[in-house]
Amino acid sequence: MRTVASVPAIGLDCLAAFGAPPRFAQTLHVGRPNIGERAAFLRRMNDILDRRWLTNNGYYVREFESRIAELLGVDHCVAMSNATVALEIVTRALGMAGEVIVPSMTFVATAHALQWQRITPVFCDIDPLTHHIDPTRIEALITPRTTGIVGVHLWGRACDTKSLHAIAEKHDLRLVFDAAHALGCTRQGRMVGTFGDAEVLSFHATKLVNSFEGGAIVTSDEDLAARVRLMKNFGFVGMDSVEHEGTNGKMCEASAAMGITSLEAMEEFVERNRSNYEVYRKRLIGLPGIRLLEYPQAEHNNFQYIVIEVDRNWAGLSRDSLMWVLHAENVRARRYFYPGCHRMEPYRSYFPHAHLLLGQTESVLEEILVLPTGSALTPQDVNAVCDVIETALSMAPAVERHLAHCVRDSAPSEGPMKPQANTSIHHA
Ligand code: T4K
Repeated sequence: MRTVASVPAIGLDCLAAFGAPPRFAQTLHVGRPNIGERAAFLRRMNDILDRRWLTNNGYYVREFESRIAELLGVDHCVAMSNATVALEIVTRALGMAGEVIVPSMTFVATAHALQWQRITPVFCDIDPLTHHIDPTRIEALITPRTTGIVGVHLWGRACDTKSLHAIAEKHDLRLVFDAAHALGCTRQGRMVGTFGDAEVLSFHATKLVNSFEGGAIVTSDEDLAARVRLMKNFGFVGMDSVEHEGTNGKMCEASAAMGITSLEAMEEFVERNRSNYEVYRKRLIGLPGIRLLEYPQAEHNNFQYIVIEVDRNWAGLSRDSLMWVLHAENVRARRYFYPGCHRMEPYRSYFPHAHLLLGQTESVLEEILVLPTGSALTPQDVNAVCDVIETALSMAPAVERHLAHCVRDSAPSEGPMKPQANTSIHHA
């Protein structure tokens, strides 16, 4: 195990948390958008204006859909305004009702998409190594009201699709995957997008490929694809004929133009993510108390998230203290998806004891920290982020001592946490 002994003996005041100037003049974000070829995007935007066709199944939406379907090897891609609406539509189109089993370790949209339709999300614990729903815990949660499972391919790593397929088949449940993080990734060589009854992609600004806002349902089930197409367009079949219940989930042409432009640069984005990930790996591997979530080498990965766990006992520093130190340096590390859906409203009130069955989820959420990557970062930036982590760890006891009085629970979105007045620095 590598130690941090090689770091020169320096005082706490080399860190911005304790008075030094921040290492980065401009904030490094998790989820800074990747931008494709600007000229190509602007050409498409001009063309959209010339055509005067701005939304409603336009030329660029259809092109985007067919490019995504081809990339994934599915028969149908139905583009939508965002992944949350896509999840709502697909679970409804599949007839999910009553209870649906879902991990709590996900962005709250996964649970909200169910709850919005008065389907009860039943939270399942995770495998602490992968952060994915633990298939061995699913069957104990199945009741006569259970109609489906929503698996989440968190961090771009596909979850255990084989076990989930087997459970769904055995209990006659519908199976959907939230693939918001996993465009271009594989499981046992098979492309994400091809599993379950359907999968849902996100093209939100923070995703590998973005369409500003956007999402899609991908499936090879022709009837399902036809149904969701109707549902995302108010149920309209012709000009005056509504044949289905529906809503407005349409993607507009400007989003599709951005999506296509972004998709054209996808390999470049993945390559940048991969090289950033390699630098993180080299620098962080073996640091005491730091575990970097690895990407399986045999699969295609998009390396979109750099996820570490901070074991306070080994690191000598808590996750929140490390986050505090990074924020002060203008590195906006995020503790996704703290505190877990089950501890957010309305679920916290509905299921006040849910945490009793979510031990692994709870402990991962106490240790997790997501670090910036993407095309806005260079490997030099990554090295500088790792310098901060290494420095903080090398002085862990002193950092912890001095941060003891900080406001620990400030939400990251409220800005870097500030030490209270009595957090004065005396050299360690
Ligand atoms: N399922 C899963 C597993 C998901 O992760 C998500 C979304 C969904 C479903 C639902 O997909 P959509 O309905 O959104 O298509 C962000 C995103 O808003 C959310 O889309 C994403 N997951 C989640 C993981 O991250 P926040 O609350 O962290 O967003 P925000 O605004 O703080 O953005 C993150 C960082 O990116 C910020 O520090 C600033 C930077 N940023 C953001 C935007 C929007 C930019 O630099 N430029 C920008 O334009 O949720």
